[in-house]
Amino acid sequence: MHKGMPVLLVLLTALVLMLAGCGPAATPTPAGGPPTQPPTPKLPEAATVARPQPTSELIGGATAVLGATVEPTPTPRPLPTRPPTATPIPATATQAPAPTATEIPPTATVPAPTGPVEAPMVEIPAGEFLFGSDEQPEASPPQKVNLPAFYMDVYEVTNAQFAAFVAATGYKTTAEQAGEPSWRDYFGQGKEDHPVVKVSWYDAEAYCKWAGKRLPTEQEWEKAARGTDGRRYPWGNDFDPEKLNGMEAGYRRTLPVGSLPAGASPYGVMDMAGNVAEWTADWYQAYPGSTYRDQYMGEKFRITRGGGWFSDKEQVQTFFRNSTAPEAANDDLGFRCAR
Ligand SMILES: [Ca+2]
Repeated sequence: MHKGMPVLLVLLTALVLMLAGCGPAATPTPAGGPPTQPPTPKLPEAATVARPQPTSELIGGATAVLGATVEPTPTPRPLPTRPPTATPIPATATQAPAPTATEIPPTATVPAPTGPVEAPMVEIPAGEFLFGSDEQPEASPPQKVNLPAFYMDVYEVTNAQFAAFVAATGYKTTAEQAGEPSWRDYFGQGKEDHPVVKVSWYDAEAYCKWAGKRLPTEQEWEKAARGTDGRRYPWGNDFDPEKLNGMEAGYRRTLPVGSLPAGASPYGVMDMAGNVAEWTADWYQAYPGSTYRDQYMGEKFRITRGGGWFSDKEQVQTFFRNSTAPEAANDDLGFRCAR
């Protein structure tokens, strides 16, 4: 063997080894598996469109009725801008006292009277009107009655007004004296501008006297509600559950006085149908010329008029007579005063 062979072998071996070490290296797999796609930009969340919330019990009721015609299901994103369905009513809107029915926008609010001196009255002019109806035996026969001019409270007496009377006089109502639920239970619910309830005829008379007024007679009450054209409801002859707080409207509670101005009488007197029935000065007795009699007639029961939130469309008619024991105190019975 050539003496240089070992060196050559060593070199060859080294070459082979070197070639083996420099073979194609495996391509490293990127960590984390297949490459990630660029992130898809997230769509911005659609803005929530807040609907105007009712600001009072009245508005709430009215909105609920209106809301029934609005599609309540969620709208696919993005939400379209849609105009409000109800005209926002400023909380501080004011209204001139005793406007006529046709001048009152249907959504107007009426400020709550805060005291007797602030209770607006309207003059009911002297003259004839149609009193009574042959549709109710107790209210027959219908007849023309001529009354001198008088003034009528535009609104039912409120809790706030009655509270002012009690604060000034220390008066205790018939119900309070008997230890029964009283007007205070309702006043304590934030219902300052609701009609006072749980007041007896004696309580009503005492309030009106303190305020320099008196309870209206039955004839005065009917004229203020009915006007001179013999209408069936304060607003006209056709029943409309949206113009009063009666059974058909479904509120099942009192509303702030003057909440439904579309139901005003021809003289602008509010809530002469519904909300609360109202004490009058008169006993339940037969009308002149009437042959109708029943056992409750006489000086036993006082006439109430107009029906309340629990009364149906028959009982809220302008001529409809109801009567109650003078010491009774109900949660749908209040009053207003005349002068
Ligand atoms: Ca009423």
